Amino acid sequence: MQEKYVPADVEAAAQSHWQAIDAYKINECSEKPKFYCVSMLPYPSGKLHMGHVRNYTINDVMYRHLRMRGYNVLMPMGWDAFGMPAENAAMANGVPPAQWTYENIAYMKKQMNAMGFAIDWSRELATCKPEYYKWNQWFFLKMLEKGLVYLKTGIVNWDPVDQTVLSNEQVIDGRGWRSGVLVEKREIPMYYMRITDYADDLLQDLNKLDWPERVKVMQQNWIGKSFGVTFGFPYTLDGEQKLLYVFTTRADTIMGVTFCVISTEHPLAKRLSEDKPELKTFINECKQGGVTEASIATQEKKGIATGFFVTHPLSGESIEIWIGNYVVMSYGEGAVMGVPAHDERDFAFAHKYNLPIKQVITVPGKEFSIEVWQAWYGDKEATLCINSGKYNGLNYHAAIDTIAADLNSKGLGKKQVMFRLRDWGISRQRYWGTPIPIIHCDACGAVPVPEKDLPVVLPENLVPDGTGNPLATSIEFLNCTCPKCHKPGRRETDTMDTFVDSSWYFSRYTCPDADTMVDARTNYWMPMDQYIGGIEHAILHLLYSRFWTKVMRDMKLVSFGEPAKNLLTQGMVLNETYYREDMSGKKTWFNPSEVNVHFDDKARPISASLSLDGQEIVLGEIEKMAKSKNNGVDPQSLINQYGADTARLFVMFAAPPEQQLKWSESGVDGASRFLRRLWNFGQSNATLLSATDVYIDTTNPTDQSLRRKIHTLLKQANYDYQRAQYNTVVSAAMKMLNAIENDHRTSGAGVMRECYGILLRILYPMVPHITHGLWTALGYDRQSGELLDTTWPEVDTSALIQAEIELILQVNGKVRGSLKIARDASRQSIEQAALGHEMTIKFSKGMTQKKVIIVPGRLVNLVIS
Ligand code: ANZ
Ligand code: ZN
Repeated sequence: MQEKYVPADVEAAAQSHWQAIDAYKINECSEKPKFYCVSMLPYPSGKLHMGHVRNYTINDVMYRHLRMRGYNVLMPMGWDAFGMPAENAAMANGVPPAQWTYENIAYMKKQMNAMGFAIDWSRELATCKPEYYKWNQWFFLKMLEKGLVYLKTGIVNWDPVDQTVLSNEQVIDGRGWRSGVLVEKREIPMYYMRITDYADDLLQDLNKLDWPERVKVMQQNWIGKSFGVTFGFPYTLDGEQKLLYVFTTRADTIMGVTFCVISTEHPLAKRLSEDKPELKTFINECKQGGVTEASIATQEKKGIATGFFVTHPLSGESIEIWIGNYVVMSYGEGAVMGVPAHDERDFAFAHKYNLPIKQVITVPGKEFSIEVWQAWYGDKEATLCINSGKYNGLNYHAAIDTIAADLNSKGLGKKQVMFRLRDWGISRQRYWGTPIPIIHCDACGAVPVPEKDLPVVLPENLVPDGTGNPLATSIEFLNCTCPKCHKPGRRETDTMDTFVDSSWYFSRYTCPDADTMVDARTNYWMPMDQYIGGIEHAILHLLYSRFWTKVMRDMKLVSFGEPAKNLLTQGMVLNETYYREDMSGKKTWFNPSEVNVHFDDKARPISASLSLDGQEIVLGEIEKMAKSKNNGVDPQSLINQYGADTARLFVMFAAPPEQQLKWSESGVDGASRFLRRLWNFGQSNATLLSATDVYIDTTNPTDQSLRRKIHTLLKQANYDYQRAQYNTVVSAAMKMLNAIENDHRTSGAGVMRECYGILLRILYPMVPHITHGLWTALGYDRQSGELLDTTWPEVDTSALIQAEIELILQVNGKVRGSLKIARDASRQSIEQAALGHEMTIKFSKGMTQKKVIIVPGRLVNLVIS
């Protein structure tokens, strides 16, 4: 055994051992219960960042703990390898995205291995490989067959200079990120997946999931189920009788309508603008805003009166139509009834354009005032209709029922359930993605690629230059024959949204070599027992995965309807930020590694200077590690300086998995010092610790006391492992080492060996290399096998019991002292000890004893007089 702890040596030895025995290759042939734990697969951006390290360490700790607990555990890994950054890097460096991606994968894989993660690499997948995306294509065609995929026009951002479609992130302040020109909106045909068919299913099944409550709430809000009424305002145009439909959740306020607002994209807006150029101008102006619902919600409310009127369906009043930017075409009917007294947005609109505000609901005992109007909207259970003719006095529910019935009897409307969720547009006008398996033929139209011709392989040698999709000019890719009429055809050049790739990869891990999409092994491993990833994926990725899984279930490909039973969303990794600001207010951010920080006597940072020039720089806020703030710590430098075990121990100790973790150099130092102590203790007591033929003397008080401490801590650690509260496991381990160090001179070899062996196993999931090294060097493996598969230490409950207890001593009911006595002492010996106690002697002088009362485990009371 090496005298000094040299992490690089210890880690290399452990890793090459695990590699030699193919330690993490797992299959389905097992009597053991299965446990499938998966981390969200990384984008191969170049190198691991601390967020990855944290995510995979949590996963690894869970893996190693449960494997020792007797589970058949699988932890796979893969690469979310398609997507825009590869195209941007390709443009910047002139290399094909494929090359850049594969190089990154190779480097990051090496880093993961250096961290010692228990990954079964035989199941590795990269979503940009044809053997994977073939099944995206196959499933797309199956969904097309079932009507779950359809073609519809969608709006995209069009850069007129670069002649390319831009993603929302590529539009900055309404302009193309490269060209800087104003972006236009274009309508193009796109493929959609009918996730809305599953809206209710997706909502209901949230109840079955053991997921963080806030993730469930986010999903619920995204699905957005609303109960309301859809009805029409009659009007006549071009000699025809028509209805302007609106959706409202507050039909009880229908008598308070003072205007209607339609979306700029509403067909009626288009029709009316034909007669009025100012409407057309307004609509065009609005086109320059964002297309997302979020951007619509935040922009300033604007509108224009059309001078066109519809009829109120119940009062018969004339109501003017406005065109407004706050009404989205994709929700409800793309039109709203304006009730400014009781709706926030309508109020702002009416206020701005001086439209009448008419109160139609009240809460008894409360005055209506424009300033507090929101109260009327919020507390709907307490409202009653007023100024509403025959509906006066009705409460919210009664009013909606009656009004819906009246509209219904006129044939103008009915109650309706509305979802906010929209179908999933999966077409992307990008190169680096799964090709959509469609062939365009002049005679036959859009023809699906026959199953036998899959995959449609994406050429890996193209280099995008920022002017449109390179597939569109690749003759080799484009040219093909129409599967129907065998005349020349042209391939679809759109590729799939990368959320498609990540919607089912966890199922493919279970059968990476299958010549079907999934097979029986999928039903063995899936659903995931634990899914781990960032909160940023709480909505889209998880929702699409859940949808995809349900479609797979309905196609009888799998027997489960939810991908993950348990979800852990790990907290962010934060660090200090440092910057300098120039005259124009532009900030330059410096990496913590280039900075010297000066602390006050309470170790609080007070100032900082740049190492390079010694000059002051500004201490910024503590923020999420990010490129934009240049405050990341490179895990590689940590591995090089301290070793992987220190990095792992630090991230596990610094915070519970779900909470934010603040980077701290001194925390890393502390973790490193602790591991050195662990090593030194094992090393300097090697002879004592490796003696295997020693008897544990359970009557020796020092031994008893150490065992009691260690088993009490073990009990706590086991509980914390169970609830994945790993930071407190580390504190328990630290306390264990303290106790062992304190008692080692007076304890027997047997107890020392037992206690140190418990400590190694408790620490092993977090710091597998050093514990593996010590376990083997001290010969624990000869007795109990590899640390990898040895049994988890169980609490010896008899060790928890204290040998001696303390009883309160009373004389005539007054507390006079206490009595230390063996836990199992007889009544007689308790009496004797009580009578012989100095306080008894002092307080019973000259009196005679009448009675001895013993409350077991608590007190002795001597009655004397
Ligand atoms: C009148 C009204 C009065 C409304 C009132 C609310 C409060 P949720 O709950 O999200 O379903 N709305 C309907 N379609 C819209 C669209 N395409 N764009 C923007 N807003 C639209 O929201 C339903 C409410 O959102 C509807 O109820 C409608 O305003 C508005 F005191 O109608 B309400
Ligand atoms: Zn054809």
